[in-house]
Amino acid sequence: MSAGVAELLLQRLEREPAGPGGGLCSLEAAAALGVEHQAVVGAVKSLQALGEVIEAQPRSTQRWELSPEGSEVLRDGSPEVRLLRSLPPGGLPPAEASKLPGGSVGFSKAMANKWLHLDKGAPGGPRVLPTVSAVQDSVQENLRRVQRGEAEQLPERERAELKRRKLLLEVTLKSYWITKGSAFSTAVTRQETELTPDMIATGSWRARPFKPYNFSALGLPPACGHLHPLLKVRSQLRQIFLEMGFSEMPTQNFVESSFWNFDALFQPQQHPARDQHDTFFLLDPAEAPAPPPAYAAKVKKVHSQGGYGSQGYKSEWRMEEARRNLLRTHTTAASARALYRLARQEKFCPVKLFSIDRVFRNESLDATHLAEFHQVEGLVAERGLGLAHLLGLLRQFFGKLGITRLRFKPAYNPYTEPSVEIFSYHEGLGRWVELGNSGVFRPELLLPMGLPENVAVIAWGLSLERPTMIKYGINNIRELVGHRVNLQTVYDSPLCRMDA
Ligand code: FB9
Repeated sequence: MSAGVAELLLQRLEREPAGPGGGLCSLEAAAALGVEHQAVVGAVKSLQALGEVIEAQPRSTQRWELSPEGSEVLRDGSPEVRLLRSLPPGGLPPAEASKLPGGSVGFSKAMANKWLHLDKGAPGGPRVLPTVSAVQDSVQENLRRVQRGEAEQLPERERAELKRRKLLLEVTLKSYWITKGSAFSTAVTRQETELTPDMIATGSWRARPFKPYNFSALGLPPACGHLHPLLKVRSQLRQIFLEMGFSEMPTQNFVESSFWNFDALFQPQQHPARDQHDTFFLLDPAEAPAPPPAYAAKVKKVHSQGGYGSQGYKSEWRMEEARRNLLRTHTTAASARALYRLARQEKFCPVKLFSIDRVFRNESLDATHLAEFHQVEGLVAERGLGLAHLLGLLRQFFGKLGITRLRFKPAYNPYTEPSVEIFSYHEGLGRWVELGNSGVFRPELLLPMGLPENVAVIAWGLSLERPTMIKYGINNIRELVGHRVNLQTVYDSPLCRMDA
């Protein structure tokens, strides 16, 4: 316990009349005792632990303080006065005048105060000349009064002007109003907080009062790492996929070939999404290794001539275009690679796969979109699957996110047919929210890989950022990712409960 301060506090309190009127403000007591306010707060906490020795009511005290800029003006004078006093009687060209002590702020204020005027017809060009010879530095004088504790006596208009110029700060101080308790006494015995070997050896502990254990005291927060909210949500979604029997696909290549990102997914080489304004193409290395030749030949054929019951796009298909390196625009590229590996197996075996990783799109940025995001994707490959299985799977997946009120809307994707957009009514936001997209992969995608004809693949995708922003109440994605993120917000972010 800050024993000295506690005893001094009790002695000052003893001189105060009993009852609510008689008491001490902890801020004034700290000033009177010549100690830091925190020392008085520590003594208050120690005395409160002894029982009803004192009463301490928390309260807020507003106080005016000079800002660092205000202290500078108090020391050196206001910028406008410093500039006027530095301006030679013959004046200066405007560009030079605004570089005098006091700078552009001083120049603007001095002009506004009509302490200067601009002589546009001066020989040799416009010159700034003093209009007055001497002025009172009222700003500096007002700051002197604040320093003397007379802020409240300043006219409101003067105080507002100092605040507007960020020379004066209104500070809220937490303090205590301290009064005598029902068991008030100045003879307070210091309580021991540690049982030492010497006390035990000599038996002196028997005569000493000990501070009771405070079992409700919070332990010190351990210095540890912190998971970013995105990674908290990723962990929750990964858990949901795993408990649904899904296995995670490898997705560690951000750089992908156009072949796997577009052609293998039956996305035509003339599709606008393959344009520079949507996709980040690499300059070096610009070209990816050649895809498996036999498979590439089938892809080329199904694009240019059709096949498997499809008429194809009847457009030219060039390997050069397919071998352009890019930053993958979706993790469906990883799904294509996984399905190709599945098709290469001796015997078809049904699978449930998922991925959660970064994708890149050359899109216009706004409060909710950056040029990259994390895509979440799931797929099931099994004989005889169809739209009904997909819708049931979506209900199960989003149900585990606590989302039960779903609506499905027909949509279009080059690689799925049918395709379905997923919506949910969000009670908190009071509106329908788009949850993602889904569909049944087309035969033009599956059959060139060599998958058996009756094998179907249903798949769906969403982002990681959108649910995270909604869950954590973040409106601007730059508060979630990027150089402007407040790390304290990350440290303080609560555990993620997707179904809560
Ligand atoms: O995540 C999205 N919305 C969402 C998801 C969950 C959620 O949970 C809240 C806690 C309650 C809330 C919202 N969206 C998908 C929808 C929109 O945000 C959309 O504006 C942005 N979309 C991204 C792509 O935008 C260019 C989100 C991203 C997205 C969209 C589609 C897919 C993947 C990501 C897909 C797919 C797909 C389709 C068929 C087969 C395989 C994959």
